[in-house]
Amino acid sequence: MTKGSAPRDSDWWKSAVVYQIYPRSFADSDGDGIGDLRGIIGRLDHLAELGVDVLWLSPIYPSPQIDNGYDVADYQAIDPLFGTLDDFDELVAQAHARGLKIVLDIVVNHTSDQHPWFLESRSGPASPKRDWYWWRPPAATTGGPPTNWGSYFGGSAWQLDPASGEYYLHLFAPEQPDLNWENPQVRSAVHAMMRWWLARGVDGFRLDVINLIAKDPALPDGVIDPRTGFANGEPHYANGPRIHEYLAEMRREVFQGNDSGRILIGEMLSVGVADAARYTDPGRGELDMVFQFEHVVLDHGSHKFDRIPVELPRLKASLNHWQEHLGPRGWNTLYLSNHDQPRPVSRFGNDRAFRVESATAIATTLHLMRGTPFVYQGEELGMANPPLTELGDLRDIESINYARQALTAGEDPETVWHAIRTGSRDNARSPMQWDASAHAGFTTGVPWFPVNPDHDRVNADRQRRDADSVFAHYRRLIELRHRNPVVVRGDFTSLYPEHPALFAYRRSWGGETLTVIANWSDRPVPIPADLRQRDQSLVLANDGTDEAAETLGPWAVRVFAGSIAGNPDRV
Ligand code: TEU
Repeated sequence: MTKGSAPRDSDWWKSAVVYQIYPRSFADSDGDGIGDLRGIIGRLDHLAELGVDVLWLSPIYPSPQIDNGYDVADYQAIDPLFGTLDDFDELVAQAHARGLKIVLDIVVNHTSDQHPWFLESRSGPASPKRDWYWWRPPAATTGGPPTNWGSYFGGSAWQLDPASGEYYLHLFAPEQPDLNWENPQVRSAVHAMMRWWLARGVDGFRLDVINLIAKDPALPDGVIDPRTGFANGEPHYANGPRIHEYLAEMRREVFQGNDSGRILIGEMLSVGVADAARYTDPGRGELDMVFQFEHVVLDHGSHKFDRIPVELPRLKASLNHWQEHLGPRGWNTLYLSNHDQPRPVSRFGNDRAFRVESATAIATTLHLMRGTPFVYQGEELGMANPPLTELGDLRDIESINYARQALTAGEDPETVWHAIRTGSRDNARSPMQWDASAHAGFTTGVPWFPVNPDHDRVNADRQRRDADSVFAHYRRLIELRHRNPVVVRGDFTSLYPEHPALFAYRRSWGGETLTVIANWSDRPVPIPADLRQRDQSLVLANDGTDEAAETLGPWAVRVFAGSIAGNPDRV
């Protein structure tokens, strides 16, 4: 075992692993086909056994569910779909009793159009809350929307309110109007709400699209994309003029100097590594870590559903770049998977011939980098994308809007369905596979989204009893982070960055090294001679225990521990 000190309490999250729960698809306790809080409580032992430290819950607040809860109608209550505040309190208590922290998803770039703040704001230009949202008259030049921006879910980012003749801004669905953070009352209402959750016992927050809150109030037009007829307005609202001020103020006002054991995680579209280094510099008092998108948009061509192949060296170049350039003070999130992304084993691995091998190789490659790993529910089982073949299979607003629009426009159905199968957010949202029974143990009723038919083979029940399962491998991986400070603190050096099949790197700290060598391909690959040092010991592998093996089988991964002292010419 490697020598070294445990991370300090003030940055406990560097040695932690976060598990994301998408409550609607996790576990249903009451048979209505939708997951709920009591379902989560009933499955906490699975999470404790896995060994994760923090649970992040996607939104559980009252919501019209236009965007599965990312349209919040009341920030300080629980949607009856998911349970009650009493259930929530019990969940927090039961999680804490198992040493699991709870992080809530805070969606404050926008509210639901059913939130009382928006209902009040919409009542007319004289409303005291009119300025809480972005209302503007029609453009003088066109009489149409005030800017040419498109929304992320298709169409204009502006919606006309016939009663007042003004438009309001919605970067996502029309039912998700954007809050105006220029207004100090908006900011203090959000801070008060977050303090209320802290007082209820939560340990931190994941902040949805938080770098979009500081719009340039001039709202300038963008450059029109001829394909959609709308502009990408991001240059005028992502990482906007007052973003650092808002984030520092939020941390100050919400944590009030008591950061201990707490965490703020920001989700950020269009964020570069230099921006992220600033957002996560502890000296600036903003965020502890950010989700960036660079590596998960490499397979987007001109837009998200224009799917292009990604050669391994490109993926490595992106991940390595973040590893190498976030600086000594910045901190990464490590993720390939969440409720918006296709399943990694289907996207990057081989979910047919090498499901277990590729799920474990990919996880190992990701987890042993510098940063905090995030496991999205079912990833620890190697869950694959569900079959999506017709409009009726889709549930997600973004996918439905895209597929309808593309098919109506006469695009080739095969291309459209390929795009859905490889890019849709619905890929992540099929129910958690607990066992081999009718609805995978997710519900006794009719699931809101059909379970993947492969649940007879791929399920938690089976994997918990199998030492060679994806689940067992995740347990070993998480345990390795917990006990080995090189994983937490080590420098990162990429190895063979141009190699078409090997993903390899070395971490080093305090004279100790960890070398990760993974075969990200369906064919055997020889291990380069310089990576086969005899004085290293194998600490983790998904292909047996033969330390002297000279070849990596398809999707095999090996992690070696060594010391720089034993190899003075190596760093
Ligand atoms: O997502 C941010 C976001 O814009 C993308 O991930 C988006 O889901 C889409 O893939 C763009 O093509 C966050 C939430 O994670 C997502 O579920 C919400 O729909 C979105 O914000 C709005 O709240």
